[in-house]
Amino acid sequence: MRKLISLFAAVFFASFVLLYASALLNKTEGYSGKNTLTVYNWGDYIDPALIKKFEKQTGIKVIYQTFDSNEAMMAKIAQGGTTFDVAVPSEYAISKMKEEGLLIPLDHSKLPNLKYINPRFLNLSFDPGNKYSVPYFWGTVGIVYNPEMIGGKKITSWNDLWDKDLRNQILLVDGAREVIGMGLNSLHYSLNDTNKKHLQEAKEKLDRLTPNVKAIVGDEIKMLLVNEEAAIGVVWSGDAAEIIAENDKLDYVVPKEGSNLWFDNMVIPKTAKNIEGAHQFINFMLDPKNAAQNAEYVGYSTPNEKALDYLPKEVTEDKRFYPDFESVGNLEVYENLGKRMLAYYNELFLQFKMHRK
Ligand code: N2P
Repeated sequence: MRKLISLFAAVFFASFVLLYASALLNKTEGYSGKNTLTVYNWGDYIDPALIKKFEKQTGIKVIYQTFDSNEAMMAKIAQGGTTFDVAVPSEYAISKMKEEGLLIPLDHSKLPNLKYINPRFLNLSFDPGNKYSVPYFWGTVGIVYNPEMIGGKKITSWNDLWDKDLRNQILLVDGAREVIGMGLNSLHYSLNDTNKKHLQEAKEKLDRLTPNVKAIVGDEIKMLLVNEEAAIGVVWSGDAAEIIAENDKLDYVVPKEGSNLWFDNMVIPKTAKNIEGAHQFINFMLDPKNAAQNAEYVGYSTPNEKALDYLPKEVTEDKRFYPDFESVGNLEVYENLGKRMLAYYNELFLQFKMHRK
């Protein structure tokens, strides 16, 4: 009898587990197809509360994945087998993805909030008429530094970084164009230089910076600089804004030799399964209140004119992070240099990294 009772209990238990499992499965099934949206974005580049808000508002479940370079993102999308519905490349990457047929044209009738974007960020040369992309964040590349940690020195140029007194004090962002770019700019070459001699020269100059370079890092660069683990960082402006908000001893400068002006835009890649949902998400992020909340959270500069009304004046009037870029003469936007040349930049960056080991 006892055996029978335990058998009965076991069967009862097993069927309960099965029932529960199938309920779970149904739930995930319910999210498939039209009800999910896969968003592929840079790390630390959205307020997670906005994802929750979008899910609640639309009933669409967001699968959120991140990348840390345009190169990694493009490789993943080009290779296929993924279902990214929205991605956030920078301008030269957008131009390259267009060329390779990796983007789906946007339906502007589904993006009424596009009207809130300041026209200076629209219709740029990498995507005339914004056929494939709409603005997300923008900024510059520059140097964030802690004067106290370097004896009160002021940094104004890329060439200042080669100072022998800065041994082991510099953190570099892990980006091929950014790092090779600082080498090029320090030699007064263009960020879009395709002369291999110049590029080689830039790489050799970077090799000579090695004793001063403490590490080449991803998003943890912010935490390291806030905690004063190093005095200097070569970073995107939005990261600098975030760092300075946490530790106001630091300052940000766009070096006088020149630097990069960049635009990150939302696109719908060819891999998309939920094109309708992708438009909904893009339009949601273009909503001024959402854009302001996002800018406040991640620290980057918003191209959304109306969103500026919801942000503190100290932020939007800070010329370090909202420069009048048309009048700052020495800023260059990265161009799509073609597959071969971009691969060469990556190769040089890799060699530079190896040189450090
Ligand atoms: C955020 C990365 C910003 C990318 N972590 C700048 N294009």
